[in-house]
Amino acid sequence: MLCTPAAPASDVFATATADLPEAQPTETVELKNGDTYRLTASFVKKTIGGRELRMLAYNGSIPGPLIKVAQGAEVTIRFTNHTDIPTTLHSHGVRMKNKFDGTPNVTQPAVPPGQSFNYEIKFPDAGVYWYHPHFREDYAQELGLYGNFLVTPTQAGYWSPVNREVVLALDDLLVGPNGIEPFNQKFSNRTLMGRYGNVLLVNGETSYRQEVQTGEVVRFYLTNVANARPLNVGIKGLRLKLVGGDNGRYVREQMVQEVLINPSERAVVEARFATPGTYRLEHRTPGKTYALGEIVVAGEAVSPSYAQQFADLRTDAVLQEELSQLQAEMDGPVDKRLRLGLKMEGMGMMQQQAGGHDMHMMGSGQMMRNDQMGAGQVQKIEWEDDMGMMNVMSNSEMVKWQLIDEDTGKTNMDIDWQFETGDLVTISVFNDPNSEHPMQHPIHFHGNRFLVVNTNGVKSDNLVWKDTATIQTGDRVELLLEVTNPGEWMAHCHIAEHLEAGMMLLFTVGSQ
Ligand SMILES: [Cu+2]
Repeated sequence: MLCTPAAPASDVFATATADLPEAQPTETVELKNGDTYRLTASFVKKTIGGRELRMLAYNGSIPGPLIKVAQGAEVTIRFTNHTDIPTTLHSHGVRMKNKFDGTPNVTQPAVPPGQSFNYEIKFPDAGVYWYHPHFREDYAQELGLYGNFLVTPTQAGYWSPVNREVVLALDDLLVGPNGIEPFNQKFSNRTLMGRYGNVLLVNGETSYRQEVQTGEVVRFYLTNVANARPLNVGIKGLRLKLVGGDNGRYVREQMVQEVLINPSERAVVEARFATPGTYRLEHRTPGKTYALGEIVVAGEAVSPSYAQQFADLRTDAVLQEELSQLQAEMDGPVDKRLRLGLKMEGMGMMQQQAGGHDMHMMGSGQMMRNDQMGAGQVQKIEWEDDMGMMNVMSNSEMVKWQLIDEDTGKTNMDIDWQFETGDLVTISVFNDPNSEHPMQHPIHFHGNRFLVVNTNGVKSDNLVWKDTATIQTGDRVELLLEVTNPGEWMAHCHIAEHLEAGMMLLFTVGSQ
């Protein structure tokens, strides 16, 4: 039983930065239908918070290149692995052909170091998507392997006109006295809560800064690329216009104070900077506000001004009509029931070692934090890692996160749901508040899209196609999965450490 946080040095991934090239600024590349683009994952050194860190980068930058493509285009990404582990390229949220999904041992064997794989990816949907590895994500993605696709819509006026578009990858990184907190080569650690960082990054930087002209309307495409941390993003002193989510736009544009995105979720928001000044981009939790970066507004009034278009909150009549066709299914019976749970092995030893820290074992076997005990309330979101040594010492050998099919009792990869192309499947996901460690889970379905129909029986009042839904503690959320893409796909929790701790299932889509 491996219980100690300090693994033997030989089991830990290398941290040396000597002889590594410096990370480069992120480039934007525009690909046309039929183009081939080379993407290589390799080690770089990058200075964050005054410390030089050994990190991983796509084409030398963190984030990797911003890849712009037109909706409907098909491109080939010739991916080469120059990391120290096998890896794949997963194009998150893109409804592409199954064999290019980049799920190791399901759609392809992982690409060994030194080898390449051609991913042929077609982009049927407008919006913001992203690419990342799907093998030891807890390690490879945390070290910097992430980048965005921006798919420009074919439909005129899909998005409102703006003065500027900005794509932001939001991340956190766990940095200790000796660099990035080490990763074990044999298993994932911090699997109880996931790896919450102590440094917040916007496009790989601790001091993100964007200059804009007075009066600009800016559209921000936000992606949460963190391993575990939920981010609740706002701009101090401004309201945001929420226009899009994971897979394109919302039915109705609406003004919001902030937007909550969990790992792998996206949000498309617009902001109008009417008056000069410095505006702070923030991550807000009930207990604390974190600075993410700043937007500096100066100069003469921008021309053209999109103030009027910004004030107009549009409804997407086409999407509204399309979704109204699905109303009967949304109101219909549940087809599949999933419960989110946890199984612990070797807890006794872990508790002994964590003795004196902040954990108690409840009579029921449920673990709760001191600050929660007796409160009689469920904390729906874990904003921080507040489990201390318990989380540090947990690993994928002892913590088994579970997706449990409530009808068959099967768990995780023993589940293989069979669907046919064209099926509409209602899936009820229940995040058991009485599990051994209740917390939120962002549940991601590969290769297909879904709607969040209702939460605890309350209908969603504004719909958007999604590929990841956050199920908060105690909630029962109904999803309507539109099964349109044949193949063998995965669904899993997008907290990287929970995925490594087994929280995944398969669904097979047959072609009619
Ligand atoms: Cu999870």
